[in-house]
Amino acid sequence: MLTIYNDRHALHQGRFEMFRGELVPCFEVPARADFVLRELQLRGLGAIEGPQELPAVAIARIHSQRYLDFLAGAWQEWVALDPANANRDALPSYWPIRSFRSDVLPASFSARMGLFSFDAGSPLTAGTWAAARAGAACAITAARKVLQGERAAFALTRPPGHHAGMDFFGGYCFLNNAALAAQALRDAGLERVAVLDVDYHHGNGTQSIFYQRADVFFASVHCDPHTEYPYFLGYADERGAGAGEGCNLNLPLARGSGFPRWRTALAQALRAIADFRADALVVSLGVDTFEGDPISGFGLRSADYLAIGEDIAAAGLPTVFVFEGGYAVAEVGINTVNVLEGFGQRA
Ligand code: OKP
Ligand code: ZN
Repeated sequence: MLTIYNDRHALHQGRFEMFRGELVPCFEVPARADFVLRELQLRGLGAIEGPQELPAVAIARIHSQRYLDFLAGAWQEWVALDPANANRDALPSYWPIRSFRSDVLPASFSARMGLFSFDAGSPLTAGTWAAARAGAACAITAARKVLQGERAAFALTRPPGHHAGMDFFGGYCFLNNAALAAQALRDAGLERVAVLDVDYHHGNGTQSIFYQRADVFFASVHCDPHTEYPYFLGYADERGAGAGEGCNLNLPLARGSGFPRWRTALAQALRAIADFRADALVVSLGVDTFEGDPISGFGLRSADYLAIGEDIAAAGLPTVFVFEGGYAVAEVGINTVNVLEGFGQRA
């Protein structure tokens, strides 16, 4: 499997995230991608290349210009507030929820941090914009490689992307890499694209981006949002709206679910994708479904990820894998590369 690797990922290195009233060390650390890279090299799974140069407009196919302008200048604004901020990450504290206005763009940086985010767990750092932009380029490059005839390609990047919406960050995500890959496939002329999100958390950003569209099907297997982040989206009754009615499938599972139940849901998602008659598939590949994951609650074992790869390959579609979550750092490489290797065995 061809890998498109973001060698700028470590420029995004958050220190702390807000958790239960305390600032705790970030779970989403650079070592995650390092372990995946090392495992790919160890197993000799295929070529590893850098991303192609991207025109700025490529990211604007999914994200709003005012959000991108904000992200591009956010670190400079943060440091301008107080030079000591150069040694502190930026976290939001104020959000314009129901009854507030979201059409005004306040002059205050703190206000705009809240306008463009939905949690206090996603620190914005000096290198966030550079890392996220290079990651977006990886996802789009992986899509182009598949368009050029690769059976599959893997975008190995962080920060992850599936919680990021058209104009907001959150859940460690800033740019929605999977959505950018799907859009790149559409822009190249494929008529129907499916996004399969297997991360433990619901991909609220990806769902929102495509919710009203009939050309991109979104299917997700994740922990029930009644009890798990992101809490306010990812329920089974969200089936799409307008032209996109019927093009969204959420399969929430109870915390504690093991592989047999999870695999049955995957089969259901893949059947729906087949019924949609997708021309290509984008997989939001999170491996935080692992039993040893420190922030998650499913019970998948390392060998299960080989079977997941095989099941996905059996769909028979040109496939772009995009790296998302997985926080059991020592096992994240094994589990992720197991999916890719299982895919290759069946493809
Ligand atoms: C990102 B991805 C743990 C609380 C959870 C947000 C989780 C974001 C997951 N401190 N906070 O989907 O893996
Ligand atoms: Zn996750």
